[in-house]
Amino acid sequence: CNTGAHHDGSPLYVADQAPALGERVEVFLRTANALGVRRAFVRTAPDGEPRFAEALVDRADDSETWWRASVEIVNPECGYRFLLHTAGGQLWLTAAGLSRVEVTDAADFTLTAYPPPPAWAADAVIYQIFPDRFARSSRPPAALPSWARRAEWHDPIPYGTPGALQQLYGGDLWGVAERLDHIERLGANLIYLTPFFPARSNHRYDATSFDRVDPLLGGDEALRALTAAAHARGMRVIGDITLNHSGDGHEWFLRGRAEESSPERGFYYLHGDDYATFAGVKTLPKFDHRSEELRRRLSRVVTRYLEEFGLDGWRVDVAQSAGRHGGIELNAQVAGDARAAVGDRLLLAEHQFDASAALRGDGWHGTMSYAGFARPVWSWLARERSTEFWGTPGPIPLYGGHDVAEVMRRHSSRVPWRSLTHSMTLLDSHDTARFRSIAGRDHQHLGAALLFTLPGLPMVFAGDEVGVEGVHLEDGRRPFPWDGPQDEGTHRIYRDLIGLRRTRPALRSGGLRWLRAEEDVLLFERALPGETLLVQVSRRDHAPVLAPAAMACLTGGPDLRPGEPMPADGPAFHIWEFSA
Ligand code: ARE
Repeated sequence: CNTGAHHDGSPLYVADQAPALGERVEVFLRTANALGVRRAFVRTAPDGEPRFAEALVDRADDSETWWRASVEIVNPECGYRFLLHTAGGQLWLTAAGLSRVEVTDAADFTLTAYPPPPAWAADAVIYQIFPDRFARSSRPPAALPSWARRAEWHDPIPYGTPGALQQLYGGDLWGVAERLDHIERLGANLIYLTPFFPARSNHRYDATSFDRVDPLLGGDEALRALTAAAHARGMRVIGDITLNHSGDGHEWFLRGRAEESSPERGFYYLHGDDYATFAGVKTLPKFDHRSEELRRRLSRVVTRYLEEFGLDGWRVDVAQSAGRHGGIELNAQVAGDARAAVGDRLLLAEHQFDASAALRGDGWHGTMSYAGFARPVWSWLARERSTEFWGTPGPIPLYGGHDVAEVMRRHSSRVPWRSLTHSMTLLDSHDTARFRSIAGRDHQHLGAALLFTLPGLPMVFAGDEVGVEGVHLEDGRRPFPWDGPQDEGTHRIYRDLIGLRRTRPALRSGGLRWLRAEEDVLLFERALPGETLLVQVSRRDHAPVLAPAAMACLTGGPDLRPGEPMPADGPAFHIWEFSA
């Protein structure tokens, strides 16, 4: 690993986490003395012309030197990088690491003066709930609509069979409110509900209206009661909104098709009897965001549920593809509209690809993506590799630990630190097989260790914490096993890891330095001023690494003195704190 020099956007290296335009922000750089750095410069390009300002030595000891410089926030987004003069020649340092040869600006560090996400968000541990499958309440169920079929809680998921998406297990929002104890005990503090609008399927991404909460879920009253009950416990709730499409039963779609002169006519890409859809799915007609009236109405929906229902933000479905003819500009427009409509609440965008372009500007606070975390972790820890999760032909590729660090670094280097720390990280979701079924029990725990110790907003898909399985997207949506079987050991590990994350700020907002990334072991540092933690995750036995300093083990393993070998037996994880 490239530990010769390091900088990132965390408080150890950037003095002001929410700078204002016109401000000068102090930035710090640390270099290993072995690298032989003679002079260091920070490079900015405020008006398009590169400017180099020399960094001063702030402090030094036997092994490393800390340098100090400042960056003026001339634009709402300011890129910068470092140039190091060493005995061996010049080196560039960007978020992609050290390079002897010139690198593009895409990986420059970024300071942003756009309004920050809500302050509580950085401390979030997210619990994802698919409302039909989490909990039935003690209230009598609402009458079943004609499209639906009732399933018993223990019935297997009939995936792949016709009507599978119309089978209702009958979970509701009152049921969620009745189970807040479970979520609180786990340590999660932000509930993410997949859609709650009325629809004609159990997943509800095919909304028939945005005007009310599905009566099958308890209606408006249940959502209001849920957010109030969550708030009373210091927890928050975000919803899931499809700004990309509606259902084919949506009132706007029906009116648009029926009435040529209606405003809704322009809300969709209608061509005669045909229309554009999400991924070729006929029940999901795609919005045409070139319609200003559509954008206004969607913004009103976004705002209304925050103001009238107490929601704390939104996850936006399929946020990568708002533009069809409008492309990237229209995407940015949709992001900007949504950002304006959420005000000071949280806004996360579902994104499947490199989201770096989408995260520029005053739009999404972060993403829900599989690219920078889930996929590399699956590729390192999967046992069952023949899943459909990837959407690519063939089995899940097999990675070594170095590949994992490389993929994570590539993705993280292209987005501002603030976006990185406000993007969901996840091992699985309602759109994937369960990680447990792919990785097995031991490896699930290793994945959880990475989930709760790497940067990002960790998300648990309800049921993961008690070992729920599922070999495919729909199979993964099994109802929560309230009456067992539940894996108590897995539950304890999740609780302990979440507890550590919530009590150690360095795990939430500390800088990230990769120290080792080998075939079977990952070792990294998370650090804040006054708190440094070391995380080691081993897939298999490997050559031991020596402790760099005195360290107290926080996860029931050995305390270590400098130079002592760290345990090298896998599968296992350990988290240490540096003792002063
Ligand atoms: C249903 C069935 C599927 C079937 C599909 C095809 O469940 O088994 O393959 O129909 O017709 C919602 C429902 C789904 C439903 C879908 C269509 O929840 O159950 O699928 O509607 O009716 C891609 C997209 C991403 C999308 C996922 C599912 O890029 O935006 O696929 N995620 C959101 C929501 C979904 C929701 C929709 C979009 C539509 O989170 O729940 O689906 O509103 C790899 C692939 C990606 C894939 C990703 C995640 O990375 O490369 O293409 O994302 O995995 O699975």
